[in-house]
Amino acid sequence: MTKNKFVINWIDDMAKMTQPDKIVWIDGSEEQAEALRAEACSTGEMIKLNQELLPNCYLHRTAVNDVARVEGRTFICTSKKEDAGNINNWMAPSECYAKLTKLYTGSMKGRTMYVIPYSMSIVGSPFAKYGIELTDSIYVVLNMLIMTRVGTDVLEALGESGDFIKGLHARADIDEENRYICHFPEDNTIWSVNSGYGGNVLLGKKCFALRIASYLGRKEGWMAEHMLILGIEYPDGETKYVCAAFPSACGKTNLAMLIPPELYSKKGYKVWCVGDDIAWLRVGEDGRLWAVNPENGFFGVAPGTNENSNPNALHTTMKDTIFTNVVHNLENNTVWWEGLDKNPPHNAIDWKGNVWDCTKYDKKDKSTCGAHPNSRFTAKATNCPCLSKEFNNPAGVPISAIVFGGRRAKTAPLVYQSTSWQNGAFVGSIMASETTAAAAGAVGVVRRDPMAMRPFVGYDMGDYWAHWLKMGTVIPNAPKIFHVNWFRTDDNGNFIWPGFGDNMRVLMWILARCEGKVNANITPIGYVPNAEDINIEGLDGITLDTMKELLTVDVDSWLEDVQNIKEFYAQVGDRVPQTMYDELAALEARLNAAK
Ligand code: OXD
Ligand code: MN
Repeated sequence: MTKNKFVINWIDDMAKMTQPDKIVWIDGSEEQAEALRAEACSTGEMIKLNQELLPNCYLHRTAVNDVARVEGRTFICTSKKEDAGNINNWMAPSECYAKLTKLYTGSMKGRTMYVIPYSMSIVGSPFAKYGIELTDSIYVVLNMLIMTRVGTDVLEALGESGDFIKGLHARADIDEENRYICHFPEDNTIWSVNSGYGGNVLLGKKCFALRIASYLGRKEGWMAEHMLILGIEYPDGETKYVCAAFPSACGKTNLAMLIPPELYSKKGYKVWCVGDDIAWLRVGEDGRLWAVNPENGFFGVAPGTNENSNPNALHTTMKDTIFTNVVHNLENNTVWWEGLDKNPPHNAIDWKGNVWDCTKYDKKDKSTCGAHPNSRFTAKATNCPCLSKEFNNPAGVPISAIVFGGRRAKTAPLVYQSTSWQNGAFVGSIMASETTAAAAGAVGVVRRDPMAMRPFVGYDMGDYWAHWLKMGTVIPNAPKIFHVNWFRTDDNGNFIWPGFGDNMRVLMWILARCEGKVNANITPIGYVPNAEDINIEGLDGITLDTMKELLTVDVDSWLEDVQNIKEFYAQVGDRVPQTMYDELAALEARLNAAK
């Protein structure tokens, strides 16, 4: 497939260590993919679903101990510990290579090693970066075929160069005690072992497109961010683009594919999805920030996806999709998950592979769920009804606004605008949210998640903030930076804001601000809308007073938050830029003055 010495020598070394029975190169062809699907079905690795209702769709179940990313077992292996920083787990590269070599040695005996040449972003484009993933899992191959651009053209574009990300994945024994997801940014290398769960093994995604890419971005002057990208088309045909960063499972995929409320759709507004999870951003010749989605598919959370919450995602999954850890509906050989509809199947198998009795389902007891809360669909971007026509534009799209967000029951208002790029970077650095099921560990605990990148920065968090600040000085026409919180609750714990498609009302205010078309109130935290400037026409139960409540800045809870931020900054450590401390001190002073 290639004469590239770097590629050949590296594969030789990895094969000597893992000792597969055979090596198969993935060429990106449909014939090869089809043969692999058939093989996976013959061994039980995948189940072919009803081809009339769900053409080319399959179901896979992971091991029960292997259902989410494992931050505790994810390492950044830089030669100096301080370069990985305090927020990441660190291991010395030599120690990590030695430890994992033991686990990899002979792990592919009796198995096949698949060689997947893939590109993040469009092959040959200025944004493109290439990777090769070696894996002994057909499931990984089939997912990578959906999530990235795979094929011989990648090898052609790579030519004789050694500039590619070397990814090695072995399932080994799926032993959680020996599960490691390790990144060697100085060597362009990722080693993953003892997992079969997407976020740990689809190495193009979090491992490459965020952790390694963020490291490369800092070195090369661009940004890799945990952001969706969407376009809002105005009735006159002009489209404005927004990037938004939210911690895992805060509704990024839903926002990326939102359906405009009637108020806007009847006037001719449309929303287009460019990406739902990752954005790579570069400064364009025109001085604006341009973004691409480096992925080629969606690895979305299934539970909660339905005709109301996200019809576009649901339709995207109707063909060519791999479902992982959802319910197998034996009534018609399809799939089901909590929140899909109100008709759970009575003859069904749960995500663990056991007979599932839907009558025993109790919302409060996760163990009665048929689908795992972090069950997923892997679906092709090109099957998405609202995919932007710019999705395959190698130049990307120009970004007007960057939106940060999180789940905050009380502190953050529905929306506010930072006062500058620098202040916006600070707003990103103090983001916080409640944990969800996408990562293993406690659910429902508030944690600080700067730029939604806490688990994904491939180097020291303080240096990452410094990179944000530096980027602000080289983007002459930088996007404006905002913060949103769709999750504010009333005293009974109920969400006040309807969310979903109605979030467009907030995005319209954001874009109006970018164009200088609407005034706002300056508060200690930044610019907050006048309640009447967010359009609530046709919204049930939301009055001007509700809007005022949603937009209040509670000084006391912010002052409490400031203390928590100070602790977090101390935890991030020595490399927090002084500018961030200055911003924090200024925020505290403004809050105190407003008391
Ligand atoms: C994801 C995540 O996108 O965990 O899977 O952020
Ligand atoms: Mn994500």
